[in-house]
Amino acid sequence: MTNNKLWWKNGIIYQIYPRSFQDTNGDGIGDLAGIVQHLDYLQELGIDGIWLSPIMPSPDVDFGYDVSDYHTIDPKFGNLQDFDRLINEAHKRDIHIIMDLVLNHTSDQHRWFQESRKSVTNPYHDWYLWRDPNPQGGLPNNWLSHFGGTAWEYDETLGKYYYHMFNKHQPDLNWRNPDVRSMMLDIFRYWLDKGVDGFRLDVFNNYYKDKDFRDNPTRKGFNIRKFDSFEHLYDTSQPEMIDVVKDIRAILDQYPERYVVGETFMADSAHARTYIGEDRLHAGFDYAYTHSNFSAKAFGKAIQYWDALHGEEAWPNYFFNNHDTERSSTRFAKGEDDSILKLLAAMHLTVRGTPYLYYGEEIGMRDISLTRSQIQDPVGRYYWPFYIGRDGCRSPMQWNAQENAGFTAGKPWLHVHKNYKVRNVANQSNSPASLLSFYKQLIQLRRQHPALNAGSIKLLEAPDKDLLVYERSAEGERILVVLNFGKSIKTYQLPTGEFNQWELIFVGNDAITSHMSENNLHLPAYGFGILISRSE
Ligand code: TEU
Ligand code: CA
Repeated sequence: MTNNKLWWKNGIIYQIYPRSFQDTNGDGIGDLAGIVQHLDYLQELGIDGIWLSPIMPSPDVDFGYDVSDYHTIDPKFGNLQDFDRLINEAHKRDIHIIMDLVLNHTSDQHRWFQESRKSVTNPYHDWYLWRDPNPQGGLPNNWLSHFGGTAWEYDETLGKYYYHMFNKHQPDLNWRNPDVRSMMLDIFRYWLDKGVDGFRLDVFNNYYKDKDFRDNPTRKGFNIRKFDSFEHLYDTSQPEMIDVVKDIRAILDQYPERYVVGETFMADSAHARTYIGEDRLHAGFDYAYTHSNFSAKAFGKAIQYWDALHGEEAWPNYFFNNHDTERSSTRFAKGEDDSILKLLAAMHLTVRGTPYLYYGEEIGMRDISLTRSQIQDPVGRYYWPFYIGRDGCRSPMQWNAQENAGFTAGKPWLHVHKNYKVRNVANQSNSPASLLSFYKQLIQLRRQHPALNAGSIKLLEAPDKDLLVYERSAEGERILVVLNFGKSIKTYQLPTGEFNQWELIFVGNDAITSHMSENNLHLPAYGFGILISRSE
C-alpha cells in the first residue's frame, strides 16, 4: 500500500495562511522563509501537502485574494528564489505544495485593470465587465456584492460601471474574452513548470456570469444580508464553467500526480459535485460537514451524503476550518478544554476522504476577539456588528511561550491570542496527553492502515442518538470507529460473529474508562474507540 499511495488522496493536506505562520524578518508578517523553518515540524506532524493561501503580489484589500501580478511572489513573502527553495525543501520531505489561484477577479491595481479603465479602445478594456448605466441613469442591474452593497462601481472617466462580486477593489475578469481565458490557463502552466503540485481555485464557479446580465429574481423571507434576498441565478454558476474545468484538468494531466481542488461558491453539495470527476477537478470543498451541528446524527448525515455523492468514481474531502470560518475550537469546545476537539479529530482523520487541517488546528488554537477598530477584514468592517469578519481565525501561529508566541520579533499584523503562553506548539510537543500529540498518533494510525487512508466507509446503525459508528475496509482489513457525542457514558455492543473479533487499537479522552468487556465497548463523555478486526 505504501508504494501506491497518492499524496492528495491517501494523505492529509494542511492549509497555511502565510501572513500568520512565521515571520523571519521582523516586519510582523509571516513569510516563505518562515514556512521553510517549520517544514520539519509539519513532516513530523505527518502531513502530505500544504495549501498556501495566496502569495502573489497584492495590495491586501482582501489579504492576497486581490492579486496584482500572477507571475511572481509578493515581496512581503519573499521572491521566486525563496519559493523555489520552499518547493525543494518541501519535496525533500515528501510534502507537496498547493497554490491558491484567484482567477475570478484581480486587484484594481493590476496592470490589466489599470489599462482596462483608460478607454474603451484599450486592448485590455474588455478584460473586465463594463456596463453602461441603465437608460434611467442608474445601476446596470440588481446584482449585489457578496461583501456588501451593489456589485457595480461607477468609473467617471469611462462613464461606465464595472462589476465586482467581492470588494470594489476586486473587479471581476471577463472570462468570455478568449484572451482572458487563455491568459488564465497559461497561469496554470507557468506555476506547474515551477514545480507546484496542485492548485486550490478560489470561487471558480463564479468565473462566468450571465452574458445578458439579467436581473436576479428575489427570494422570499427575511434576510439580514440583502445579498441573500436574491436567487443567484445569473451572477454565478453558469454552464460555461464545466468546459473550463475540463480545460484546466487537461493541462494538469500533462504533468504527473498534480491535483486541483475547487472552492465552489454559493453552491449546494450536489452542485459542487458536478465539477468533480475524471475529466474535471480532483476534489471540491463543501460546507455541509463544516457547518454541521455538534451531534452524531448531523455529522453522520453530512458524511453519508457527501460520500454517496462521490461514490466509487471520486474521492471526498473534509475540512473543519479555513481562513474564512470561525475555528471549530471556538464553535465547539468549552473554554480551554480540548476533549471535544479530540473527538472531532478522531472522526475527521478516520472518515473516507482527504482531511484538511488549518494551521493551529492541531494545537486547538481559538479565534481571537477584536474590537471594532482592530478589524482588518473588509467584510467585517462592512457588516460589523452583525458579522465581525474573518480576522478571528487568522491570528498568528502559537509556536512557544515567548513574546508574540514566537511568531515575530516585531509587531504582529494581527494580535496573538492571549492563551499563547499555555497553548502553543512547544508546550504541547512535550506533553503526551496534548491535542498535538493526539493528532500525531492519530495521523500515524491513519497512515499505517489502508482501511483508514484508502478504504470504503459504511455507516452502521447506532443504538443511541449520541453515537456515530462506521466501518472502514480495504484489502482484508476492517476498522470500526465508534464516537460518543454525548455527555454521559455509553455502551456499544460490537457486531459479533466469526468475522468480528475486535481489538481496540486506539481510545480517546479517557483511557481508563474507555474499554471493552466481552463484546461491549464502554465510552465516557466524548469518548471514542477505534477497533480492528483480526479475524480475516
Ligand atoms: O471565499 C469565498 C467567500 O466569499 C466566502 O468564503 C466568504 O469569505 C465567507 O462567506 C465570509 O463572508 C473566497 C476566499 O476564500 C476568501 O478569503 C476571499 O475573500 C473571497 O473568495 C474573494 O476572493
Ligand atoms: Ca516577514
